[in-house]
Amino acid sequence: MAHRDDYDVTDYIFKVLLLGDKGVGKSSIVRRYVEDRFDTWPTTICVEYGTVTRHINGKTVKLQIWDTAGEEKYHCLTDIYYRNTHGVIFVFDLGNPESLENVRNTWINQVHAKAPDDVCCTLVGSKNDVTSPGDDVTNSQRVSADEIRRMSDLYCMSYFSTSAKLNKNIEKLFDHLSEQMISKHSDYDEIPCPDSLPSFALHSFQPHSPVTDPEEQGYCCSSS
Ligand SMILES: Nc1nc2c(ncn2[C@@H]2O[C@H](COP(=O)(O)OP(=O)(O)O)[C@@H](O)[C@H]2O)c(=O)[nH]1
Ligand SMILES: [Mg+2]
Repeated sequence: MAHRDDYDVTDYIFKVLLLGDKGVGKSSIVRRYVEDRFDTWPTTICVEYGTVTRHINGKTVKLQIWDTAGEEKYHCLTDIYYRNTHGVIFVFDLGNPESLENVRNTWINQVHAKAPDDVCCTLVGSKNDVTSPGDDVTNSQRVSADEIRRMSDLYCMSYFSTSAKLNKNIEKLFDHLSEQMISKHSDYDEIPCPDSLPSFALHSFQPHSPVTDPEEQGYCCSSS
C-alpha cells in the first residue's frame, strides 16, 4: 500500500496529471492510490488532487496527483492544469474503444500543446476486471491488445492494464512513472535535501487537501 507523507525528507516533488475521457475511471485510480478505497461516487466536482510520498530507488518522492473535474468532457482543461507537469497518465477504458481513440486524437495533442516537452507519459487501460472473459462486455466492445501496443509503441509510452476496483497494477503504475521522472530529472541528484528541493519542484502547486495478457501485466515501450 502507498505511504502517505511518511517521510520527513523529500528529494523530488512531481506533478502528475490523469487525462482521459469522462467515465474512464481516472478518479477511481487516484482514490485507490491515495486513499486505498474504491467506491462508485459518480463524478468529480472540482479539480482535486492528492499527495502520496514514496521511497523509490533510494529517493523520497512526493507525487502531487491532479484529477480532472468533469471538464474533460469539453476537452478544454485550462493551461494551468498542464503547467509544470512532470508526468501524465493517459487513461482509457478497456471496454470502450472510443476512449482510446480520444487519447490519440485529443489528449496527446493537448499535452503536446500545453505541457512541458520533457513530460513523462504512460498509457493505462482501466477496468480490466470488467473485460475479463466471461463478463458482460462483448469482444467487439473491447480494445484489442494490438491496438494498445500500436499506440504505446507509436508514442513510446509504457502501458499498464489496471483495475481500481480490484487494486490491480495501480501501485506499479505510479512506481514506474516515478522511476521515469526521477531518471529524467536525475541531473538534480547532487542537490542536497531537504533544504534545496530541485528548482522545478518549487514551481509546483502546494497541496491544500488530500483527494477526498499484456493487458494483465502492462509493458514498457522498447526504446524507453
Ligand atoms: N468495474 C470497474 N469499474 C470501475 C473501475 N474504475 C472505475 N469504475 C467505474 O467507472 C465509473 C467512472 O469512474 P470515475 O473514476 O468516476 O471516472 P472518471 O470520470 O474518469 O473520473 C464509476 O461508476 C466507477 O465506479 C474499475 O477498475 N472497475
Ligand atoms: Mg473523475
